[in-house]
Amino acid sequence: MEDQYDACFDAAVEIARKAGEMIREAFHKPKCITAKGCATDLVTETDEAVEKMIIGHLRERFPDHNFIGEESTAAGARCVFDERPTWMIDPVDGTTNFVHRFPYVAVSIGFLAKKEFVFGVIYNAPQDIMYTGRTGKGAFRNGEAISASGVQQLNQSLVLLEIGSSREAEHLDEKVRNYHNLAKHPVRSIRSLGSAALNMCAVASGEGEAYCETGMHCWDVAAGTVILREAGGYVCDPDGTELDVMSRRCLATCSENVAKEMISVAKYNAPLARDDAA
Ligand code: LIP
Repeated sequence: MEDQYDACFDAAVEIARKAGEMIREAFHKPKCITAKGCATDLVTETDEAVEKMIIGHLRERFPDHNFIGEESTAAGARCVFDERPTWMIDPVDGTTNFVHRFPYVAVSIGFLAKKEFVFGVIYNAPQDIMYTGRTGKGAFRNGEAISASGVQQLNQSLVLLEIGSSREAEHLDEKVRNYHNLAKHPVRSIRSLGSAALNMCAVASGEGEAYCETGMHCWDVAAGTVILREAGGYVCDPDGTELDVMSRRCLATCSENVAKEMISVAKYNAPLARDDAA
């Protein structure tokens, strides 16, 4: 059945592939690397060029839409999240991986309208894997339907965590403490892909059972939230309340039971500035 957002979804897939070509083209070449907020928060000329290409193309087609991009925000654009059709774009999710040629690098395009999730498109460029999810229409990897694993217990789970770019003591201590508590629980093991979007796609594909992080941004998790929910997964705040996509906090699991156990074992209370903070 025709959907009012078909054109937006088709444009997102098309532009994600074009962005992927730019990422692959630059992947093995020398890069101009700069640090944003801190020495471990990197950006390259490719991040900026890809975002400029994506937003330029989409804004031309959908001029009355709202665009939130990682690098536009870093350059000073205000992060405004309102009722308008809103694109949340990370041009290179896994920039550190891109710099080090670790092949988990994705363009992530999330789309919301009236503050509701509509679709997500995540393209792992080095591995040529396209993940898509549309609310009410399922989740796919290279066109094949995917589903989260049916695991119901944390001690039978592979958990994905990230150390993140902030190395401030309060954030670092909290992440290390939770890493320790989960390892001691014990979870089966812990992995880090270096990309929030691809961590969520791994859970959506049944390749891991839980991903939890604080400190990432709306553009990191918007697309993955749709894909994982459409794959039968569960996404909320790490304290169990409803996901607030602007809060920079996310818990993404294969099942609600695994989420409940994660919430009891891993605690995240360190303060964070919201993406939409004035
Ligand atoms: C990355 C996130 C990841 C986080 C990293 C970084 P980027 O996004 O996907 O979850 O741990 O610190 O923020 O900056 O590569 O687009």
